[in-house]
Amino acid sequence: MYLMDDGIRLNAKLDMPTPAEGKHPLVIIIHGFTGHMEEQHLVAVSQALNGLGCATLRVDMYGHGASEGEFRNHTLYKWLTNALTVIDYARSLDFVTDIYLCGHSQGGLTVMLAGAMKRDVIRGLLVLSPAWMIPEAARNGTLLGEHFDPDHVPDELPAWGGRTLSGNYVRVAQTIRVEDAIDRYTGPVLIVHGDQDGAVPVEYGIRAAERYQNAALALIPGDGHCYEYHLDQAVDAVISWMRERV
Ligand code: FER
Repeated sequence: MYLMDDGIRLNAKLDMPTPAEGKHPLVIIIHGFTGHMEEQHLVAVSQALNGLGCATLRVDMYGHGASEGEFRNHTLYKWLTNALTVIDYARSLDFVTDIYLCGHSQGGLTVMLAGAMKRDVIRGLLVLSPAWMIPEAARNGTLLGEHFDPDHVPDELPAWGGRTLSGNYVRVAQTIRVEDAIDRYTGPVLIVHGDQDGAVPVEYGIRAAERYQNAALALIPGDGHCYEYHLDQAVDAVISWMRERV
């Protein structure tokens, strides 16, 4: 199905638990930079949550997957307004009890920010390999393995896999203070991070867990950015945390 965000079509998929009747918590699941909703680690988390009795709503964000928008034009502001739209859609569903946000990497950063913005309606955050160094890296001029002058941002940056990214992505990221969002969200948070993550160093997961007022940290020894080696352990961490709440 598609959700409209101010004229932009966002590809979304709602998966219900079985039995589907009655009311359920709903977990919104957001992929990372260059990612999409059918990535193996997101599908695994979604199916496990369905098995626990939660509905899940996976969404392709602006410029990603089967949603509209150009990859090169995506920014964290666009992803944030997408997230607000998706949360409002979830609130309109009459079977939904509590709403949780789950995000991987740049999607993890997005749910950290959107969770703080909607802190009165978001029951908890599931943050997987959170790429919350992006704003700091944009201010330091060290994004995507590139070095640039943060006061003279190039019009275009090379991104992964031959893609290009507008310099406006960097200019937007430079404005964001993630610490403010962490401090504003007082609900329960689970952070899952592989200690061999080569894209987002595990120190960021550890530091976020320390700073949140109410966070649990699940470190996955020997695992990488997308839980390539121990996906079962990452899924187990999500399910054990969620089982106490449903
Ligand atoms: C970067 C490192 C990681 C970056 C983005 C990421 C935009 C995000 C990774 C992901 O979402 O999977 O330098 O720059």
